[in-house]
Amino acid sequence: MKRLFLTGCLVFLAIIMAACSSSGSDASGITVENVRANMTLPTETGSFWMVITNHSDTDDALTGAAVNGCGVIELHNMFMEEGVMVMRPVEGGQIPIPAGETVELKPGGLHVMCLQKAAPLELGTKVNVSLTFANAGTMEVEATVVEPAASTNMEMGSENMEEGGEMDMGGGN
Ligand SMILES: [Cu+2]
Repeated sequence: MKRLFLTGCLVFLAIIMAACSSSGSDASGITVENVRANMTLPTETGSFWMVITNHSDTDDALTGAAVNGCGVIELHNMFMEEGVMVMRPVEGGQIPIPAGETVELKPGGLHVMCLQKAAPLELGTKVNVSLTFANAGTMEVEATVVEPAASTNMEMGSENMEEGGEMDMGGGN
């Protein structure tokens, strides 16, 4: 009995947590979880990370996003090129979210890039992010401002990389 009760509690808790966490979900079968904003640095850029799952049997793609305080938003990926990490807009300007799969936007990899950032945000701040999917349409999610990862504290392109010269990839991946 006790075990059953515990299991019941856990299931209940999981439901509550799912409902309260900063995840978005709708009838389209797309869920977006763990939305984090890398927006604390006093630079003109920032980025957003999240976990996107396509529960449907139709391929989808993240095609864009909008955030107040970001003049321009691009979808980027990071690559190792001649020994340096560079980031570039994703091919076709969209991040595929294949049917039944989970795609993780994370430090050192895919990310939603905020350009022309109006101002740095404080840790813990909540940020509304409007995501656009090819099939699922628009989805509003809430990001929490987190500590930046070293690997995302970089300027665009390899020219700047070399000048900066202080890439510390150890702190993030
Ligand atoms: Cu980027």
